[in-house]
Amino acid sequence: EKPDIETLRQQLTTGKTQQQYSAIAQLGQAGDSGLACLMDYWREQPQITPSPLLGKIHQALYAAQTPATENFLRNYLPSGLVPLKSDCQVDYQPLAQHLIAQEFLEGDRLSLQKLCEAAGEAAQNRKWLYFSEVDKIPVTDFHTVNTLWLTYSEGKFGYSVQRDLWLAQGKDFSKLWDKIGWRKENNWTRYPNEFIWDLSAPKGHLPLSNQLRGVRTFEAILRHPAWTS
Ligand code: UYC
Repeated sequence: EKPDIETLRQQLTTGKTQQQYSAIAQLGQAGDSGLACLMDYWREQPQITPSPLLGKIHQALYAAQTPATENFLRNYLPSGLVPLKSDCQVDYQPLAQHLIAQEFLEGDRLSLQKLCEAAGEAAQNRKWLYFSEVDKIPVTDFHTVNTLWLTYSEGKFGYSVQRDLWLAQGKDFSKLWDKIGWRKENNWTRYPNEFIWDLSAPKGHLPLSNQLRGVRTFEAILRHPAWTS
């Protein structure tokens, strides 16, 4: 039996975080009255700043594709929820689009591509990041990419999430691989089919960093000043 809209509204306004996410998902599937409830909740916010909760509502309204939600998104989110700041003229709009649409595989590929762009011409042409180029990526740009991942993943994905897990494992990469599902029983997870491209993945599973050329690039990402400033 489905809970009614009023119950879900209550759950959204007073529930714990996981219950709020669940209420948003159900309201998004509950037709026009459920969507209206999500749009009311949005309008009642004293201020709009990027958060996984508002990101989840943004995704639900985006997925609904009704005239009312499309109109709402045009009026209230003409330039999205996350400010797409860059200190090196990188356009993060296509990345934002994929993550809003919950297209995590495409978003993942684009994240690596955008980091290469931000790191300069050599990385952009090579199409992968050399470890010594990571510190060329501005703090602002790392913040933008990371905030996009956090906002559109219930706070589950992002470099800062991977960093917290890495610190919690005493900076032991071997333990981290198992924790974030990049290795299982001593076997590397194979790209792309063995990775999990939705929110059923373990915390910190995305975005990926190819380890083919060693751990140094990923380590440089986790040690970037972005996560301590
Ligand atoms: N791949 O195995 N990876 C690729 C991962 C490794 C390999 C891309 C992650 C191990 C090859 C991404 C893991 C390994 C290619 C990732 C992983 C390996 C490739 C696309 C778990 C062999 C094809 C972006 C640690 C033992 C290269 C990119 C090509 C691609 C990510 C092999 C995002 C997290 C050590 C052969 N792997 N990668 O950078 O040219 O190419 O198509 O990490």
